[in-house]
Amino acid sequence: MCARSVVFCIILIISTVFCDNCEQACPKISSPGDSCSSRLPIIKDTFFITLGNYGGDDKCGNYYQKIYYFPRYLKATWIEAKTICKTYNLELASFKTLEEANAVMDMVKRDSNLSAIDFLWIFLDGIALTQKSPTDWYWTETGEKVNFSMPWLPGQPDTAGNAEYYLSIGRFNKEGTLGFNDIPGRDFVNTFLCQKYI
Ligand SMILES: [Ca+2]
Repeated sequence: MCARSVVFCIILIISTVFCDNCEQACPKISSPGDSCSSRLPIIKDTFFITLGNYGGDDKCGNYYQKIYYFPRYLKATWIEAKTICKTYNLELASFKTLEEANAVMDMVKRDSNLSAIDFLWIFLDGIALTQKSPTDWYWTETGEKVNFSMPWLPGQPDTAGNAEYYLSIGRFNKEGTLGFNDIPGRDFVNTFLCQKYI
């Protein structure tokens, strides 16, 4: 795997290390009433805004449901966003189908917090593995290739500045159409979308 992409491996290593630290500090399975189970949901509700829920079938016909969150105030680089989602036992959002992608973009359109933002970009979990294949996109949480026709904005992905290998949904201005865009993720801070299965 490392031969395929140094960047991808670095991301996995960082995520793994962070996740281990998180789970040591606050295990996923905790007793009712202990400090972790009582504290984290309150902090999460303060930190995040709930975007909405989605339920649908994956490509194999298996039904799944998710809930999506975005941070109330914070912007972050892609790697920071990934680790922040992990902190709250969430993951950076990914889409199993085009239907899910369109449903989430409809939620973004309807959300009053996000609709007020010009030049809106929301980090997702997807990255392009190599600079030579900017049209090959993968979800880093599962390692699976994005397996639907991606609803790119016109002219995207454009690998602008030879530095755009992180997936986002958004638009260039308030009047613009929502869609996918490749954007920089190391020095460029954005809002981001976390998810959990329910
Ligand atoms: Ca772009």
